[in-house]
Amino acid sequence: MPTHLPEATVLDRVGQVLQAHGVDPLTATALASSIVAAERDGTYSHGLARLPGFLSSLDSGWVTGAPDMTVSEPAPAVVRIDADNGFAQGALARGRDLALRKARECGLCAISIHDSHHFGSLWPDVEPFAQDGLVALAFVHSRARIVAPGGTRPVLGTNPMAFALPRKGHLPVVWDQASSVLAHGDVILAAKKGHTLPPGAGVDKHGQPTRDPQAVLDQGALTPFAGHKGFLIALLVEVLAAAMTGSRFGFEDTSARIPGAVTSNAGQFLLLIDPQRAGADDFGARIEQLLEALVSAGSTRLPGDRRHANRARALEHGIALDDAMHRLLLQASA
Ligand code: NDP
Ligand code: PYC
Repeated sequence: MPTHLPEATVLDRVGQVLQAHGVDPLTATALASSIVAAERDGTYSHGLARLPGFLSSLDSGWVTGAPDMTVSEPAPAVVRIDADNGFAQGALARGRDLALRKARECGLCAISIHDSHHFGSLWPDVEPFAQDGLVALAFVHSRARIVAPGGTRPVLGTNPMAFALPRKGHLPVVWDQASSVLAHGDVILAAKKGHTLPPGAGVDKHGQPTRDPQAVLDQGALTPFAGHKGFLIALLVEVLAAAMTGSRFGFEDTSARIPGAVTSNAGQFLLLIDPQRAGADDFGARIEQLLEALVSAGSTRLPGDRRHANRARALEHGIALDDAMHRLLLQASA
């Protein structure tokens, strides 16, 4: 039987576990908030299941728990954060307020995070900006894991991107998706649960299509969503998150050679837009018209609806922890 704990307790305990593994308090809070938000909202591929991976990467020395991050302003509408090999969520926490102020002043602001590790869901990074009235986009790349159509080995990562749209009187509309048919995190979960993958999601180490998650994990690869179109999105993400931030490309990541290292040393790029400053005075009303048109044409749900329903349930009943996770979190608080 799972144990249900309130979100605040889980947050506190995850933060303690991270700090016990050498993460500085500001980063631990930001990272715990991302992991716990993903679990609370049912993004299970990037929730608490990822905590052991964060910890083993820290213990291997591959990621720096208490880095010396620096925030700079290379241009009026750019915030650059050198994450010094630390977690991207901690870097964003350090540059967030400055970027918000710049987006309001300039109409838009780019956030360029260099030399970081992400390993989580992207939506927790962008949703708060939309709650502050901004449109926000985020791009992260990871270790090479998808094969291009016609390609023989992976070069690009499962490269996710997220888009957050503010709404008056409603939670923001946020979508967040990998460039692959499935996120690598979902393949790990499928292997644990003994599930098969949907057709066309991955190939084994010989490049042969497979529905066996373990064959994908054992030197196989994933395929981009929608064929060449997903591959092109993965390319865009790799350019913005890696080249634009001066970080390593996914194929240059060396974590596979370090025992315990599972996060990727990579970059993150975000773009914030203030609709009013961009000249869209009636933006809020126009968005409502668009969403109403979708609903009246039969759309049964908006991106984020599933998460918001999970969130409401978790806030009422608590976050469900299996025995192993409950023990890990209890040890930390002890
Ligand atoms: P999904 O395919 O599960 O969902 C993608 C998006 O589609 C979600 O925003 C979802 O909203 C929305 N959606 C699903 N069904 C519908 C529908 N019928 N109508 C409208 N919208 C819909 O996500 P992925 O598996 O691709 O990614 C899972 C997570 O993995 C993401 O959080 C991503 O950031 C993370 N990831 C992280 C990586 C990293 O390097 N850090 C790499 C790759 C992935 P809803 O949430 O409401 O279901
Ligand atoms: O699920 O594809 C994934 C992933 C890669 C890095 C973090 N998550």
